[in-house]
Amino acid sequence: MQRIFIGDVQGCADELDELLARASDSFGEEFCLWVAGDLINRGPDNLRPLERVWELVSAGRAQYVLGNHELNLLAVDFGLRELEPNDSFGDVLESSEASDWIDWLRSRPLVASGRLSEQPFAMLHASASPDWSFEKLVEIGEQVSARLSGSRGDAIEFLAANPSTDPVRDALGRLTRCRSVSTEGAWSSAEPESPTRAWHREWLDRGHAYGLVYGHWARQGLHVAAGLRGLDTGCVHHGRGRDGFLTAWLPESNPRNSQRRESAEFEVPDDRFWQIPARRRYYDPVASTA
Ligand SMILES: [Mn+2]
Repeated sequence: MQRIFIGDVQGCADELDELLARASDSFGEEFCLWVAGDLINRGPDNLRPLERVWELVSAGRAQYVLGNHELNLLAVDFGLRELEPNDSFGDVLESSEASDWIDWLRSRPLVASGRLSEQPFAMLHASASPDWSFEKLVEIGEQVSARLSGSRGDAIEFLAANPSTDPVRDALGRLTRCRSVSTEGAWSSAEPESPTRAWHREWLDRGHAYGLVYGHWARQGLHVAAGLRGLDTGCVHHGRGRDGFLTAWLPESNPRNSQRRESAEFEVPDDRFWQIPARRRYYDPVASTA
């Protein structure tokens, strides 16, 4: 089964459908979609992407990890956050099946893992702590999911918890929002500015043997480095300094580079991407960092 990893869709339903049509043309039903989070918000249609991915997950043909925008949706539903002018997920909250979507979303994982050839890898939305081994990352993902997927009351309490006194709540933030880290181990959703560094530079310095697929960082763009594939190419942000695309990574597709070793899916260079151009500019951010 061909694995197709995709970056942030953010309600760009037409582009997701175009990608899924291309996947069906190429592989029939023999593909599994790996969604790196932020399937919703900012874009024009959030229900259709949710329905598409729900169908595939239900058929055992998709993995879907939560991003900060799914958590924002939960926070609004939980009464922890107001619906903001830039939020477009009112269509989900106002649908007749809103409570089903909320319960389904909070039962999605934060970390999905597997092996590509022989190498372990994980998919998450934003970042892993540079210190986390593969086993630690998987364990922390399970701890976060246990708190979010229990009773609704427990999930509300968890999202409302103070990250400075609740390490699992802090890990949820790091998994879904982090872009930069300090040498003292603190993290921030802000872009790196000396002396802070991009989380993945610090992570790379540790020489981990596992690979990571992530999204979340549209302004950075496609990130191809040994061990890392960052797939958020700002489909919804089209026109924000560069063209927007929905990017897919197909590590098991036929490589043009015939020198590629079977056991080195995360090596560079890499040309195993599909890019679906955004049909238009969907989102004109007003002093937004999302
Ligand atoms: Mn994000």
